[in-house]
Amino acid sequence: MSRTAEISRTTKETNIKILIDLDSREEPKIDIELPFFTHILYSMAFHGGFYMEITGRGDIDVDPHHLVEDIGLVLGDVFTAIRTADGPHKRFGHFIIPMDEALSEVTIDVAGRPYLVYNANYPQPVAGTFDISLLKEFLLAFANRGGMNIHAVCRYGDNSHHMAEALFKALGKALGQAFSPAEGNIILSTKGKL
Ligand SMILES: [Mn+2]
Repeated sequence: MSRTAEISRTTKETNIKILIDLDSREEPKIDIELPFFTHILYSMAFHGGFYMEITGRGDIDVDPHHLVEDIGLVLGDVFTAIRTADGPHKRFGHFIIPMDEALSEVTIDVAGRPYLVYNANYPQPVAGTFDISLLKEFLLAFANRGGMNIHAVCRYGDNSHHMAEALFKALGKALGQAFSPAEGNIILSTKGKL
């Protein structure tokens, strides 16, 4: 039973280290030189109720695309490590979070079958200086490597910052719920195996 994992990954484009501890409420530490992405990843872990430490550097002068996508890959790998080592989880998670005029929701199944449905129409293309379209690259990489089915929907909003921040809070809450121990410690699949 392990509810903590740490993975490092270095390529010619990025250098990333991520640690998750589902049982620690220590303040998240995000060091990635992308202020808005830092802001929403911090919110994700804080509201998810787990400790997350990310150190990431990459060729952001070319485009933050590589760094954002690779953080998704490594974070997915970390959750897969926990998912496969830890005891039975609740498996499903669902949260809807408001932020001012915006409402965003995430529904997940962490059973090892990757899929992403992402439905968001952001009114502004950037939040701060962050290209908001990169969130899809993050979510896709995270779903694929984390073995998660993620349905992420920004229902409505007038402000891209609010919509994305509410979405990442919902993702954190849904992860916290899905990775909490299953009642009766049983594997929640009618097949008896995930
Ligand atoms: Mn904010």
